[in-house]
Amino acid sequence: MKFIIFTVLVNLNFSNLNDAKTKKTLQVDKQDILSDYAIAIESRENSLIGRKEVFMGKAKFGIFGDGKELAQIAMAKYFKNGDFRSGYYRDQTFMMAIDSLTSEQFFAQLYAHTDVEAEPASAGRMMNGHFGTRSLNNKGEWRTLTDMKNSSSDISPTAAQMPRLVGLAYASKLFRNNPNLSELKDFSNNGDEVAFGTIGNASTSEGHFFESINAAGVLQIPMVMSIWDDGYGISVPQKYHTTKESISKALAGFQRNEDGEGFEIFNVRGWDYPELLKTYKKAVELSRTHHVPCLIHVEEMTQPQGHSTSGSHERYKPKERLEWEKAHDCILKMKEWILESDIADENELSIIEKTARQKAKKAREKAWKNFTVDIKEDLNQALSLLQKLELVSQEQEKIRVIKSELKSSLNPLKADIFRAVRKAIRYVVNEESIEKASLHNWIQQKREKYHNEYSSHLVSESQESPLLTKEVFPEFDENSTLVDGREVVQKGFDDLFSRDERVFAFGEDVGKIGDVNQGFAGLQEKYGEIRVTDTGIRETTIIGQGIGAALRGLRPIAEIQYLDYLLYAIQTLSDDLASLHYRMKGGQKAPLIIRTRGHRLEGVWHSGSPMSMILGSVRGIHVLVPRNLTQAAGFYNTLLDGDDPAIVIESLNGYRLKEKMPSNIAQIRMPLGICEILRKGSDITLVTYGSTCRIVMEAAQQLEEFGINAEVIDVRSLLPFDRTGMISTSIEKTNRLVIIDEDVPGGASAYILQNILERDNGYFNLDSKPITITAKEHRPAYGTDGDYFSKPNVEDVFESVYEVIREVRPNTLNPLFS
Ligand SMILES: Cc1ncc(C[n+]2csc(CCOP(=O)(O)OP(=O)(O)O)c2C)c(N)n1
Ligand SMILES: [Mg+2]
Repeated sequence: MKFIIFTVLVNLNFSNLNDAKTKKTLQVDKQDILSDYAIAIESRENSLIGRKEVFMGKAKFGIFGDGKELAQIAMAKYFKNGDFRSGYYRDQTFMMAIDSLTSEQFFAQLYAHTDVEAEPASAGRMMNGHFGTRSLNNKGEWRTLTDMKNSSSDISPTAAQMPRLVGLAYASKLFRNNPNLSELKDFSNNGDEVAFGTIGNASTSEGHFFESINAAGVLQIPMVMSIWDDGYGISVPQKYHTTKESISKALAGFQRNEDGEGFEIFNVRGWDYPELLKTYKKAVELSRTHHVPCLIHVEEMTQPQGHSTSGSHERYKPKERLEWEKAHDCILKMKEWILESDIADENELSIIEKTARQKAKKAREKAWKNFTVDIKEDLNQALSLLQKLELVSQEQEKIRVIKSELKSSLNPLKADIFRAVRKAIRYVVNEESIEKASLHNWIQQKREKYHNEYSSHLVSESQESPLLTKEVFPEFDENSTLVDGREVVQKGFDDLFSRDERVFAFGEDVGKIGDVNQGFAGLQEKYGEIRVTDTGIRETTIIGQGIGAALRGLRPIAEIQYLDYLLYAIQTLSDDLASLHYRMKGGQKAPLIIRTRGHRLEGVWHSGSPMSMILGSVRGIHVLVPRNLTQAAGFYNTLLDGDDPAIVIESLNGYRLKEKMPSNIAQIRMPLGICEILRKGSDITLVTYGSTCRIVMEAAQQLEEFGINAEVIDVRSLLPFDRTGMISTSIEKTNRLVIIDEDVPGGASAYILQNILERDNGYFNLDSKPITITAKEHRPAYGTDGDYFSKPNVEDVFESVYEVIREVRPNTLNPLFS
């Protein structure tokens, strides 16, 4: 057996720089080198064929990893079971090299095959080049992550993979430093796992990248960050992207040295196979053993086919660059090196090349066949049903045309089939026949099937779904005292921490002072810094830190200090966390609990209630709006039992209000999507949530003086919303509806209205125009007066309700202002 031996210098301990340099050798078996070459060729062939498939109209879009093969093969060599990748669309070769992607699966994704076996990364939901491994079995239960090579699920927005990468690496730190987690063998082996990040050179300009790099440097976590530098971001060359045109030069200040901890930074060329192996070996060992973050700037990469199938790079790359890219193609370079080093001859290599290309070709054929089998089955069934209908229908000619158009269409898709049968149904609307009934049934069956293929798994469908949790009410006994609300939630957290070692909380000011409102007061002292932790001011990576840790089986509570600052993290919440379970069709879950506080305090940036922004962007995350801290504690308990992510928005002005301390705080469970009637009434239904519950209750009391008997309903949970239709039932009785919230006009109130009127048919029982009372369109002004004139107040509620009722009682209620 022929071994190639490289010399590697490993810098084990930077604090002892001079004498810690130890010489190590790296042995690579000849067969390994040749099998690496074969993977590179197969992957390249996939890219070349993939592009052609798109141009033939068999797939919609293609983006490929050609020109990046060798570095990914080197990275894969040091990627172990339990490790995680968080990368982007160029990484097909890496995924192949860790045996988590076959060429057939590669093509299945290109075609958007909805079978999860054929396309495990997303079951056809994500475009090609979006990888991910399934952490869950088909019941939504965890698999043994330490027995697998793991990849978190890719998303398209540039640098959006960065925040979660921080969390994936941070989890290793928790597993290593918290001995009580050592039982969780399915998730970690003593925190030895490395999180591997990949990103394109141009995407490093994003704030997410810089924020994540800084966070990783501060946290000292095992993260090996690779930058695939091909000098371009689509058509834009490096000089427009990066200071000094080099991300490693720009980040030089992060290099760890005598001044302090930081990153180990490496530079290597993307076509230099032996150097790549050495670099990755060194970086990964350092990171795995000592939890030092490493940055590997892989330069001189190429794009043999340009950025994607959307255009050709000949349009914008100078001739010299195109020639340089050809000469520095990493596969060509590897071949030159193999020949020069006498590892194999032309003959041997040409056999490898032929075999690998053949493999790619066969995979394409098989994937296409599998993809079309399902569709053909649907097509044949539809044609046969249309044929039968045609024979009995009075609209024979119309059905015949629909049928023959469908029959003659080239590569018909499910949409073409469905469009045809749904059109046919219209023409037989006035007919009765068994054939028509059969077509009806078939459409219904397919509706369910396609719903499952395209719209399932927005949230957990497992036995642990928090939607299954039943309400457990707070109980009070003679010892229950009145305390500040913050003490109730603090007690709730104390119990959570003591009963589940996987729980940890982190955020700005969360650790030492126990958050700005003392919900975690004293808990760092009790449970240690590893479980109740301060972070830098970096909302996006606070969320990412939580996502990554949750993906690795932990139960993070990530705190965003004020609701107004959730905006910093909304991209990560929306694109990454909210879509995760859906985009992998239940292949991964990140049951992250996000705790924040808002709605009402002081001024433009501390009293926002941007609820419609949240509701519009985080479907897939539960959004809970407890009116007090007992309810909040109940929600945290429910969420911890469950396996979905959620945002809990506490009322900023509620921490110092008095609440009775329940005697069963650990047992309380708030159900998701179930409203609560705070006050029974018969004249009008007032719907609200959060801080405005108190305002509305006060208004209801005052209305009673004037003979108006209002029913007040606290929504409690906006996503999901009123799963039992409690509000529409109330309207059946009152026939009138007013919605009060603190968002802008047409914000969350419109969402609530749509659910009540349209989803739950509340319009049917309304005898008066439904009213929404909201905050003003501008941000809330500062001070008590600013609050009064910006947000809904008791008088606003009183007067609006009075006006609604006056319409039906003109004789007893005179106009207030006239
Ligand atoms: C937030 C965001 N902005 C823009 C895009 C469109 N886009 C997709 S890839 C890309 C270029 C990325 O270049 P680079 O990071 O160098 O990666 P490469 O494709 O060269 O490997 C752009 C601008 C996007 N996906 N996301
Ligand atoms: Mg690039």
